[in-house]
Amino acid sequence: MVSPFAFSHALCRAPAPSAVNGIRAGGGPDPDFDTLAAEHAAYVATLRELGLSVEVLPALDDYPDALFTEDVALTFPEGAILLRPGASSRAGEVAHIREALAARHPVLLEMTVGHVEGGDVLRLADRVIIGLSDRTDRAGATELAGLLERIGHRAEIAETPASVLHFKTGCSLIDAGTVLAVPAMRDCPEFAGLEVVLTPLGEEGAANILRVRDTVLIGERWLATQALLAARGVPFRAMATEHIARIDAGLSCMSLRW
Ligand code: CIR
Repeated sequence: MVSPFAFSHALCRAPAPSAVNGIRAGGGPDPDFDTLAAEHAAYVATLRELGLSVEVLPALDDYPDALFTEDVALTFPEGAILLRPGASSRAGEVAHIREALAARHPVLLEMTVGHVEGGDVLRLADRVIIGLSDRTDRAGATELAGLLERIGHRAEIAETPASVLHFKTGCSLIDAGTVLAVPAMRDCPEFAGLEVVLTPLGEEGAANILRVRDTVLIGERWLATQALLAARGVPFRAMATEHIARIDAGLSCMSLRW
């Protein structure tokens, strides 16, 4: 079984000043651009400290959410797939990442129908789960499952609870056999065979952790979830994400990894 965390490369994009206008579902205070940029820079530095070769693409001011590279493509050692974001303001981001991916992935496939955002795609050791959401529809998920098969990955299509933006807003892997999930996703049938660890009360926002090799990146304010990781002996790094979170993002969103 291949580790879903054995990354050697990541592709990020610098935030543009327009990032403060990124899509967000709720209210709350606006992000401060300098603080958001500092959070992003610390994230890139951490990926490098963990041993990844990280390229940071230039900011795109016309696309406030373009720093969330995870949503526009999928990357595997076997090849990459260009996606079709469901948010109309994000569709144009795909053209801007095509060249960078083509340069790094000799096999570059492309979706042609429906919509999928990478935040809805959870990679496990033995398969990939594509969560249907407001951003990912069945036509897109079905086509993507076929493209994944072409590069050797089996995919399953799952439901995402209505209250959750992306499938991975509500769940992510702690290790290959353990998923951290919000209570609303506790009974996701696709988690059969995995241990499901629930986010502690009031820490649903912690569910989007990112494991890179042996280390889990987690938002710094999620102390109960950090205690849970510590009790399980999982090494973690607490990351500043407050301003990134103000535009509905977490730790996986800011990179493509392979
Ligand atoms: C959006 O709504 O598209 C951005 N403001 C946040 C994207 C977060 N991406 C992710 O969870 N993969």
